[in-house]
Amino acid sequence: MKSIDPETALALYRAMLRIRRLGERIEAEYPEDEMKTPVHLSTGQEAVAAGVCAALGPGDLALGTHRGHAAYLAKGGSLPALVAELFGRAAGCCGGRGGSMHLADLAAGYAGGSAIVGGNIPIAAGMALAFAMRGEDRVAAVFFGDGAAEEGVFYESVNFAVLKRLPVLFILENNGWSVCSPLSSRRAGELAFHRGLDPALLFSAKVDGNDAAAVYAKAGKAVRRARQGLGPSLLECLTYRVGGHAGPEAWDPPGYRDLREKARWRHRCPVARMRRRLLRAGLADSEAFSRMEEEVAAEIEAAFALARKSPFPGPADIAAFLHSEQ
Ligand SMILES: Cc1ncc(C[n+]2csc(CCOP(=O)(O)OP(=O)(O)O)c2C)c(N)n1
Repeated sequence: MKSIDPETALALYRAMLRIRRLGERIEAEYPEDEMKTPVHLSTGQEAVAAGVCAALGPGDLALGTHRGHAAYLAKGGSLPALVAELFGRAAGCCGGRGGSMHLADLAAGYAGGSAIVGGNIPIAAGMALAFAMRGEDRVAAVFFGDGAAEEGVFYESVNFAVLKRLPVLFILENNGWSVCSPLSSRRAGELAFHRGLDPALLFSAKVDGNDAAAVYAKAGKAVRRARQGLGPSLLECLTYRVGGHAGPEAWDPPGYRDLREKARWRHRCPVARMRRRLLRAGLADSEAFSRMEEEVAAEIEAAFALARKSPFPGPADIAAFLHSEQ
């Protein structure tokens, strides 16, 4: 493990493990129908959120998507508050009013997810504009899928960010699918931005999105550029959604993708890959991995118990957070 310090490597592994194990628990419990929210899990894609968020500082802001548990957790969002949010409880990170697609934890620098595909891309550019105008040393990072990259707002936002040299990271989480449509049926070749602009204006790169260390390295370069006033970056992280589009994997409609494709990507599991690297580098042994598993399991168990005990939001504050002209 040459390119990355041991502490960061272990932190990346732990971040991915928490995302993976929480996703598995949600999948197992979801059919009980106590979580009254759609859920979009990130099984197989954990390295993207873990690698990018490890490169961000506490004052930086991240914005996620409908598939946002991973980015929320990796940026430091509270795990118990996430679980309570799925259960619609007052202890949820948005008071039980947002659900899985609208997680937010401003104290941790996670500015929110969005159910509108592509919706957070221009908002991140706007946040970066605010940072620049106020002279703040802060960076905005926005995650979005390959489907979102087909929205016109993506091109407008990158263009604007380049023009104004904004401190923003565009993180394209290319998992190959938009619901049941493969990328090959939607995109005409390479992303134009990879070749169309002077590299001094836009740092644009493709990265193995199943390699947390590689994502971390590229995101680190992008963050450094942004802090130096050199403007935005676009990282296309090549990964794969191993699970279903929404809900438990077993609920995914059969037949829209080749099971061999799925099996190939399962072999490239980012969590197992990092585990092998840590073992090879002598940075952790099976005892250390077992301890980590136990800690993560205990954290998740406690979060589910707490969520179930927490009250639902009451009628007294039903009108809170509503905009009114009166
Ligand atoms: C503006 C908009 N169009 C369509 C949808 C319906 N929709 C929800 S998720 C999704 C797929 C998005 O694919 P992608 O951006 O690649 O993200 P992924 O689900 O693969 O993570 C679509 C089309 C939506 N929520 N918002």
